[in-house]
Amino acid sequence: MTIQLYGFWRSNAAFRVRVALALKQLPFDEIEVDILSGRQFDADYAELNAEHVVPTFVHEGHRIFQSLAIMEYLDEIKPEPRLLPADVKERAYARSLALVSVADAHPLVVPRVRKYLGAAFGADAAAIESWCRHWAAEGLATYERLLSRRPAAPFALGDEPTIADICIAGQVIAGALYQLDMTPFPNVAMLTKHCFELPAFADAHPFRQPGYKA
Ligand SMILES: N[C@@H](CCC(=O)N[C@@H](CS)C(=O)NCC(=O)O)C(=O)O
Repeated sequence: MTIQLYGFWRSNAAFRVRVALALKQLPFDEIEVDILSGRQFDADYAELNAEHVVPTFVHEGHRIFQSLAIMEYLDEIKPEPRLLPADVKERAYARSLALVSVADAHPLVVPRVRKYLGAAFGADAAAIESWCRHWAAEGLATYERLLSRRPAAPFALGDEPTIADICIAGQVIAGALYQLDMTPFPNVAMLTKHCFELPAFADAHPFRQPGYKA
């Protein structure tokens, strides 16, 4: 099975896919697309990914984009260990948790949004940083409310990590990138402590990728 992942060290969405691949023990080659330097708009990459974002996942020549779609695809081509629960209600809950970050919190802090805040509204670097800190914290606060209603045991859905934990861990990384204090989010911190004890999560962390810049 040949797998290529077009990603970037700082990309939260690429982090999700790296964790999923590692949990599935699927080897892959990662190809860097420096989204901070605008390489996502290069003609070659734009041909591969019409949305001009990472990640793009290529499996035996077949391309897939959107991290959640990629993780679900991986679960279908290699069902064990499961990233989505077998039970239909649990599966829906795992997707709901995942989408809090994927669909609601993370899209507010991506480079194209940060760039547009400056270009369209004259936001300076401090204002953009404040925007990102706010939305990263909102995502964590939502997860904290959800995990206080249904505590992790030790992962969000039970004994094994699922797409929910991957996306919650990604939101914690967004918080780390903006130096957020995790004290108000103890349930989230405890859950992700368990996640990052696993090499699949720890090794996929943006701070451990080639090209990482503090
Ligand atoms: N919902 C998408 C997010 C894709 C996305 O926005 N990726 C970011 C990096 S995490 C990106 O490539 N941004 C480029 C830009 O905003 O110009 C997914 O989960 O794959």
